[in-house]
Amino acid sequence: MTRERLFFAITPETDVRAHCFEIGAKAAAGVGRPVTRENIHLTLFFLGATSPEQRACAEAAAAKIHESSFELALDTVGYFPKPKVIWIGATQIPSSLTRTVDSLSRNLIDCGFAGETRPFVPHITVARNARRAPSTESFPPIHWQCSNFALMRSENVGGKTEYRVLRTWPLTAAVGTDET
Ligand code: 2AM
Repeated sequence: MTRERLFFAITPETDVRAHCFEIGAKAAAGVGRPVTRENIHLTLFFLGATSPEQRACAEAAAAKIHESSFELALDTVGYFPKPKVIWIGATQIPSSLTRTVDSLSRNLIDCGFAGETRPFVPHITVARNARRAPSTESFPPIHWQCSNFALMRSENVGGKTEYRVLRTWPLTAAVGTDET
């Protein structure tokens, strides 16, 4: 059976993408391999190898998300020593982002996907194969308005990993929901 390597993510628009790349390239200088501009994204949930039936369930799970859009202020650089990645993230996590990931995870677990056991640390990987943590730790915030999320596919193109957006859903609170 054909399986696709899928994940849900938020992808930034061009200027945020360029800014993340610039910070990543600086942080990775002499330490690791920067992620290309095109591949910059924030993963919400990693599905892994997915059958067509599982993909249909994942898409239905995504359609049930009714959370508001939010602004993420990217302002910090981090390092995961095990996968050897340098990432940028936010010191303040908007509650709408946490709720989006929680709801999406619940719905996807109902589809049979394995949930993440580690606490969710929102991050944008900006460099891989990093031998050590970068020296930069903080920078003036990059303001990123997140108003939709996407189902993405990881593809191997000529030996290189590329990510393709398959479908997007808006981050909009449900019509008629009384939030008071
Ligand atoms: P990373 O950026 O921290 O490496 C596509 O591969 C996306 O899915 C990447 O953002 C990657 O996270 C994430 N990813 C890959 N394998 C994963 C796994 N086994 N568990 C959780 N996330 C994973």
